[in-house]
Amino acid sequence: MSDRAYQLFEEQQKERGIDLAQVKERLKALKVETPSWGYADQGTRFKTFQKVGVPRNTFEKLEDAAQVHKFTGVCPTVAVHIPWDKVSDYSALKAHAESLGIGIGAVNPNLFQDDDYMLGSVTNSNPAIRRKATEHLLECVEIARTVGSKDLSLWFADGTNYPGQADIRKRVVWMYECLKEMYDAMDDDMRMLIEYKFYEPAFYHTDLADWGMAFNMANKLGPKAEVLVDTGHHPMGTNIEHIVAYLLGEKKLGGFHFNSRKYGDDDLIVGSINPYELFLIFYQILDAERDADPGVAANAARIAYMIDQSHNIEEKIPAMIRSVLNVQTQLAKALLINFDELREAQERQDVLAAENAVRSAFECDVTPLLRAVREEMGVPADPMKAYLASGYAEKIAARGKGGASW
Ligand code: AOS
Ligand code: ZN
Ligand code: ZN
Ligand code: ZN
Repeated sequence: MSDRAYQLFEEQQKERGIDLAQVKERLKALKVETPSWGYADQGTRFKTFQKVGVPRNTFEKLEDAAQVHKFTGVCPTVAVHIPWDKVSDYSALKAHAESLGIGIGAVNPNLFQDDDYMLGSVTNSNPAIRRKATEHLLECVEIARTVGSKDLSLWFADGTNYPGQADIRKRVVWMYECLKEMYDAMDDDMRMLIEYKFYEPAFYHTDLADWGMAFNMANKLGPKAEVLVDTGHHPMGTNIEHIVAYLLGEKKLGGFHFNSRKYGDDDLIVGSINPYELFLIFYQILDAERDADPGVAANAARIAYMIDQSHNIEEKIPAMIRSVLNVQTQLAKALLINFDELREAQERQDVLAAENAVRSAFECDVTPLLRAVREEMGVPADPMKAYLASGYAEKIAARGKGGASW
């Protein structure tokens, strides 16, 4: 049955001028990093629900993340958040990850859960608090070195709630000074990924409110700094794929935090609300991979794909598997764009033919392709079904309730 479905799919794609061997290779190269905090108990400001079987510490978070990798084959690294994932021995953490067949990915400093940071961390008018924040950033560089990670992922809650509350321009300078110190402490092959967000928790102004501010900061710092696009962090109606294309053109796209939103930064499962947006993001990335400028193509190739979600009501591990499969599905669809056909239509200035070259790929059912790729990768053709049948959920139920929050 599945063989017949794949044969039919192959014939259809041949007719569309798509080379499936190349598509499969590109799909196999996809790596999606999952966040340690996505396995812990999470909530909204109204309630954090405690789930049975939630990891009690970072070692157990890694064990759950390893399950996601085991069943999908595309999640070999886990992002950590300091101090949520603070341990006494980071070499032991690294060794534990390796024993599970995974590695530690982006190190995320936390400059928002300390009373001292109420009015800002790296932007605080009090130099002692800025010093404390900088020391934490430097500590995270050291942790990254110990765990063998090359990425430092920065998100700042810094901002104000009221007009006049603080000096906006001075705060930008203070942030730059702190980040510069961190930047200089980083190894040459490390990357600083700078995330932006237009509001929340600050409601009047956020110091890095949009991609332009993050981009400007990254440019001022230098080549080791790039922009991180969290898909949830934009005002309604923003054309995120345009931002992606623009940053790729500037060779400054560092990575993604994937999630879905309907309203604010809802941190829902990526691809669950607007899969076409995710597909169009991949269209821009694949287009940049084909750019005549090797710098643009190289940027597209080094993008860090990370999930940043908050699973409040859903089971953690299946939610993560669903997320990864959604990312894989939209990449698979984008790989079915016939770029020659698209280019020709663009050259003819044929608007509808160009739009059709993109949309027709989205309309293809990639289920047979993904099953075939997974079989070739040696992972279950249906990772979700295989995980649910594996008995792991029953096993971790012994952890009981009251695991780690965040
Ligand atoms: C917050 O809105 C951001 O998306 C950050 O990436 C944050 O560090 C992450 O959500 C973990 O809290
Ligand atoms: Zn994020
Ligand atoms: Zn966010
Ligand atoms: Zn988010």
